[in-house]
Amino acid sequence: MSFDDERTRGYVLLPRLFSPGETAALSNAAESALARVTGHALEGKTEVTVWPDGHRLETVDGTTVHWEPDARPPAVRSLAPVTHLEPALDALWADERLTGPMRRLLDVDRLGPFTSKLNFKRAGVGSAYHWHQDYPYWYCCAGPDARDIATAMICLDDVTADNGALTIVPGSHLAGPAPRDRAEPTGLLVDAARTDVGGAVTIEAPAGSVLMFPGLIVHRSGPNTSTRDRRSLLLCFQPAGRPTLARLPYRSELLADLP
Ligand SMILES: O=C(O)CCC(=O)C(=O)O
Repeated sequence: MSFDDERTRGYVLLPRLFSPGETAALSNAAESALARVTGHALEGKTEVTVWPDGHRLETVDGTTVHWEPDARPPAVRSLAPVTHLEPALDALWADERLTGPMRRLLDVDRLGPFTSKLNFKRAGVGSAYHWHQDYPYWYCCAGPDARDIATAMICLDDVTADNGALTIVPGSHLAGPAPRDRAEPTGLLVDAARTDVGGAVTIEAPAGSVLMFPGLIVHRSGPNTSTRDRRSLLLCFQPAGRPTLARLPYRSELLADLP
């Protein structure tokens, strides 16, 4: 497929970009960051926030721990940002295998980091992500610069529909910000009744693969109903020289600019 087609489709899948050995090393780094951070959280060294949808978030070690809402025993849904927690994760910002395709996707010469995240989606308890674009959340921090941010999602495990693969609406980024669901408490999710989600594709891929997509693409993922974890590491890039997400205040009032 030509690059023009990738631009139109809006996402790029790079199968097995990382070798099994590299993927295992990244998974070990992810698990050791998680163990350290949750250890500190259990010692009570955190600031706790409860989101309007009831999800519990705790900030510790410069990262936010987002707990699975219904898992017993407790399980972590995500950590963000994360690359500062482990050198092996931090090194990825300069990995040409990621930065080359990402520079082309964003059409810029020099990249910088925006934020990073680990989604754990554990076997049997990893919960769904409803239809959304990343753009509204980032817009509340970065304003219109949020248009120039895209994610590289590194699959740390084999990804299948039953362990919660991402489903993407090809080309949806071209329509700009989608109508948001006004009845939903966070105000950040897409109103799927007013958005064309026909033609959505579920992206299955082996561990070590990377999926790249811009913040305006409409996507969702199902719960992990399998017996296999579906962990992924997300690096969000932007043009060099701009502030990272951690340096920007969250201004929910900016949501009023969006449909
Ligand atoms: O990991 C997933 O299943 C969903 C990722 C996503 O959409 C997000 O973290 O915003």
